[in-house]
Amino acid sequence: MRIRFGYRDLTHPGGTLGALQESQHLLPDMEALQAQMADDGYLLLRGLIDRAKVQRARETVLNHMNEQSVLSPGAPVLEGVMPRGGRGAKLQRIAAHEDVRNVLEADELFAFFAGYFGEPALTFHFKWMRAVGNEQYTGAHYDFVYMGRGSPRLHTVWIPLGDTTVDHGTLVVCRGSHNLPAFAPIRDTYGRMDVDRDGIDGWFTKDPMEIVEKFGGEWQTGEFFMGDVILFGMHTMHASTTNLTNRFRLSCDVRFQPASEPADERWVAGGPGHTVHGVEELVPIEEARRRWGLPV
Ligand SMILES: O=C(O)CCC(=O)C(=O)O
Repeated sequence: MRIRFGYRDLTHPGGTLGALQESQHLLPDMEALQAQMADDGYLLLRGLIDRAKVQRARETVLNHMNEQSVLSPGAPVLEGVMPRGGRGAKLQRIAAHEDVRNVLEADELFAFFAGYFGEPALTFHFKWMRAVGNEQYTGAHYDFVYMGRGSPRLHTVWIPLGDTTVDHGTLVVCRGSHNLPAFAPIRDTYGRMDVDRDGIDGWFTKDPMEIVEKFGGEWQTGEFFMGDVILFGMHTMHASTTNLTNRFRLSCDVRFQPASEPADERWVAGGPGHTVHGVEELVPIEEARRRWGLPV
């Protein structure tokens, strides 16, 4: 299959992107799952959420998009950062619909994280709903820069709201980016930033392949099916493949952490969200990378 990753046209499978490791067979052995997370920086749990619930959520989101007429050709689509107002706000509203919330705040997720954390979990109020259009993709980043003010055990859960082939825009994780010594210079600089405090661009690069060329690790992805989830921590570099199809890729990424730990105030109920996006004078990432002594 012909796919695109950032600027690069590739073939998959069998090309430069590796295959994701599946971990659902380890359930409910939380120690084994934690060990797998420590090794890989992510857990792919196929079929964790009831597929029929995800199908219902997908239909509700699509109906909503149709009603809002956001399916018009050429309409702007969501990228890495949720814009204020406009389409983002419209999709954010549908995240509160019962059919969708049954997936984004699924009992299966709370049950999983209660076991994984060894205590009840909380989830951020804000949901990053995405309808990613043709030629759109997400550049490589650590989530810490967007939501790192609270618990060190905060995890992202990426939930496809449709069966998603790699040419439709799948999540890609960089195995090794969370623990390889070669990534320490990135983790210790970019990986300590806060986009609202430091005024940097959120993405480390628009060309994710340069990361493995310069620092090592392996980008891994695969086809996703409704019901699958992939979880990762705040210092696992990730991105998405480009959507080369003419259909929106629907997904949502949500966050879970131990309920007893502090939460990033921007994303819990009543939080302001990002506070400085859209403000001029962002430091371009190339400039920031030069200042950090990282190759550009
Ligand atoms: O869905 C995407 O394109 C990006 C998702 C993402 O960056 C995340 O889950 O943190």
